[in-house]
Amino acid sequence: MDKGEEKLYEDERHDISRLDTAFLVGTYVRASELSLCEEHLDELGSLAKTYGLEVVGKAPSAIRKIDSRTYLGKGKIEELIEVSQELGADVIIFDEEIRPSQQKNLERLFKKPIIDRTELILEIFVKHAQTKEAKLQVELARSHYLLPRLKRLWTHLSRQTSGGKGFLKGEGERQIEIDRRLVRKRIRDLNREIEDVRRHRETKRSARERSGIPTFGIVGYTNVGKSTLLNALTDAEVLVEDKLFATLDTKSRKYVLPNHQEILLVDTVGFIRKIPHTLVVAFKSTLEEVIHTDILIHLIDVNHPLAEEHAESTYEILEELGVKDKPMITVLNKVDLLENRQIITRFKLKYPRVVPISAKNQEGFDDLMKVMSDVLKELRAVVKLRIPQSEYALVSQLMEVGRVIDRDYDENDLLLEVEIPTELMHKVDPYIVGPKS
Ligand SMILES: Nc1nc2c(ncn2[C@@H]2O[C@H](COP(=O)(O)OP(=O)(O)OP(=O)(O)O)[C@@H](O)[C@H]2O)c(=O)[nH]1
Ligand SMILES: [Mg+2]
Repeated sequence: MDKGEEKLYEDERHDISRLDTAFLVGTYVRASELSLCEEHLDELGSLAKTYGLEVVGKAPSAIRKIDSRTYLGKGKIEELIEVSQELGADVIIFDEEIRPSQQKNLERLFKKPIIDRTELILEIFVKHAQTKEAKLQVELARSHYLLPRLKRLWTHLSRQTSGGKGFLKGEGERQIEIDRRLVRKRIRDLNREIEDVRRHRETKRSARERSGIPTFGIVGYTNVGKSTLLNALTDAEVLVEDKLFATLDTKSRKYVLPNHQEILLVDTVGFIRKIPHTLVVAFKSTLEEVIHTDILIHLIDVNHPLAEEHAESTYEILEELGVKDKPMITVLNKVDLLENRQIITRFKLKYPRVVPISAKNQEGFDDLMKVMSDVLKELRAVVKLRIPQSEYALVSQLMEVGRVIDRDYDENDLLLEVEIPTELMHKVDPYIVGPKS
């Protein structure tokens, strides 16, 4: 390959949006891991499709160990080069994370852009980001990803100069330094801007929390139907698509349960197995919305062959966010597609409060409402209180977070029937006159 050609593909690979066809590579060590590797390649295929690439081939590849320079061994690489060329692939996508140096070496061998799952997910996020906050978060994640890879951008420059043109070599190196500095500065600026948006979000959230309306967070793996459920229950009109990561922002809508209890439903960003760390960091403030909900609706696409693995991945992320112990309803969605209902029983054995539904056909909603009301009852309690008016701090807190059902005065005492979060029970305990209901 001459230098002109080399420069061309190195420039090209930074704009994968112009490419059409992808060849997918996954690896496994033990023969028993083959079928899982294939399923993970299917998911990678959905990600590629979401991005707009046509998948022309998938190669689950057995490896004995990872080659530190080229990830795969020489023989395997030769085989894959041939197959991918025959199939006319424009880009090779690895399911596992590959290091910048391995990526560079592989690109040299394949003479094609090589990306990994992380980069593909990042690019999808870039494409789907709609709001200012999502755009900032995506750019932050991408800048972090880019930083260790900057050198590669300029390899063609430094190689051109290795023939002794010291002047140009210096130019190339200086350019890398300038670029790194620029990216670092951009990261700092982005962090600052995100912090501003975050503060704004917090103000909005604390207003919401003060309103005392209990919040249900709809969480789950990407593409399980979270936005469909929110739309079916409210007039949210969130974009629903058979694509991964259609939603990158949280959206909340009020909803009134059949028992007239007003609640807030929050749609969230979907999770994915091995979520790229840069995205978790960048999307922290969006993901944090989940932390501030009272109850989680964990939605699962029960028809997906990896439904159970997806549920586990979601649990892991919820655990990382420190919310695994929040009250949770496990909602099995897309039952309309289910041929064998045995899986529902399996989930019921494993998780408490399991409700099968079809968000699309609005089936199972009555059961869902009932479970939601039941969980709420566990979370909030109605109490009758007699509070001396001198306790105005407590009274004002109850007014803020509780729902007053009845209020009266008797001499210097305030008689209050109020529904409050159970966590406040210990504070009102000395003033309780009537039973909890
Ligand atoms: N058959 C069937 N399809 C459904 C159901 N619920 C959602 N879908 C489809 O599943 C796909 C994903 O739905 P979304 O609501 O966008 O899923 P999401 O969880 O919000 O996805 P992300 O925002 O990408 O994480 C769409 O094609 C929906 O039409 C259901 O109950 N049955
Ligand atoms: Mg969505």
